[in-house]
Amino acid sequence: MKAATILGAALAAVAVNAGVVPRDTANNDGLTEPPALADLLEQAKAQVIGNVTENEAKMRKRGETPRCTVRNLVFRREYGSLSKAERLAYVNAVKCLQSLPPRTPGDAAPGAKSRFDDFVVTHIQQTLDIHYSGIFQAWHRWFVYQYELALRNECGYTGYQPYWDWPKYATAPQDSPIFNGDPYSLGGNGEYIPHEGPIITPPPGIGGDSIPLPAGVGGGFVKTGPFANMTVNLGPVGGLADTAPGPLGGLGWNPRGLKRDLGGAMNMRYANYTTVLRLLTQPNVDAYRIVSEGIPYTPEIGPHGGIHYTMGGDPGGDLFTSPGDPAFWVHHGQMDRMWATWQALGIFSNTRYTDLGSGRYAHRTWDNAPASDLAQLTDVIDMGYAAPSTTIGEVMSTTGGDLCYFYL
Ligand SMILES: *[C@@H]1O[C@H](CO)[C@@H](O)[C@H](O)[C@H]1NC(C)=O
Ligand SMILES: *[C@@H]1O[C@H](CO)[C@@H](O)[C@H](O)[C@H]1NC(C)=O
Ligand SMILES: *[C@@H]1O[C@H](CO)[C@@H](O)[C@H](O)[C@H]1NC(C)=O
Ligand SMILES: [Cu+2]
Repeated sequence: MKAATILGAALAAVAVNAGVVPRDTANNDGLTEPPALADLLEQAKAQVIGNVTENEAKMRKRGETPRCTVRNLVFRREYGSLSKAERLAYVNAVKCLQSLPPRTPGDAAPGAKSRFDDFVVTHIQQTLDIHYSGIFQAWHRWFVYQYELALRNECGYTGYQPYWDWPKYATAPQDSPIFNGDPYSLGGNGEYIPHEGPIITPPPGIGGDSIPLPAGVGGGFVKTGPFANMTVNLGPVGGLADTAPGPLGGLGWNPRGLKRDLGGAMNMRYANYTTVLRLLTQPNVDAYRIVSEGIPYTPEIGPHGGIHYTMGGDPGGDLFTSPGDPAFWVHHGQMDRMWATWQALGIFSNTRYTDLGSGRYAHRTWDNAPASDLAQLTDVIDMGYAAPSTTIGEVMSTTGGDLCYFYL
């Protein structure tokens, strides 16, 4: 009960009502870390460790052996907080994955040239089922976990998946340890090419005005850092202003250079500290997902879309092929960190590990169009040729089933 009381105080301090800007950020621009956020993150971690400890004690009393204990619980960390040696180990493991042969058969996706590409194929094939639908969060949790496992088991990486703490570098993500182009980064920004920002064009059935988004300060090929001149094999499927769609619906071979369009305008607008506090204080999963993912074909694209567009470029700016930019994985590391933290803060109603919601994104189809049933915990998360499949229910907790991790 002690932890609950402390958490209660922290939640009260940031005004838990949906849509209310937390008090201590109401008067700033969301670019300075608010103390209330640090409190929430600490409370979430304490909750998770407390649950694991309690669960272990209960199981031992029953003569059972718990899978996840405080001794094997691991912590994923912020990219910039890793030592240079740790960042380099991560980078080298990703390059290793890009050098291993694919498991995807050539006739399924001739563009898949590496183990790294296996993951891109799986995402391309399922894009229209796994976004704005009830499986989104769980699917991407398992996707990132399997990528982390491949780095560890197939490429000798001994660390864990790092994450991109969106607001931390919001004014200039291109200068962050993730993208500054030094040997420990995930490569630099694209070369600067004067250009307009991306434009969201509602499809004919939906209609509405086109929505211009802010441009980054890159736009061209990545020429610095470990992924300079990296070859992208798959995609794009669509939606890129200056790159035509690749063959076979994006599954054919379409070798080209990695492009990025990082910049602060998009990052500050869509993923600042105010955004993160607002996200973590949403009362239920339906509300959480609206804040996190925004609403398709409106200017409110949420931090999920906002950070995808902050990366921009090719394949980063193509929803389907985006896992083909190594930075996808630190973005979705943070997506998972946010969800796991929000789940752990739900102790007043312990349904956040079982409730998939009933709102517009809770169904089996993209934004419930065409209308479909609500997703269920027994629904299968299919990893295609990339990795083993599981079910939504198996991954609702990061300390249940096969999983045993949380975030520092
Ligand atoms: C990238 O390719 C260009 C030629 O296209 C070459 O001049 C440059 O040295 C390469 N950079 C790296 C870091 O490999
Ligand atoms: C911070 O993000 C929110 C959306 O989450 C946005 O409404 C606000 O304008 C952003 N602040 C800045 C300075 O862009
Ligand atoms: C607590 O841990 C158990 C098993 O490790 C897990 O199944 C459950 O979902 C966890 N609950 C919370 C609230 O973290
Ligand atoms: Cu995705």
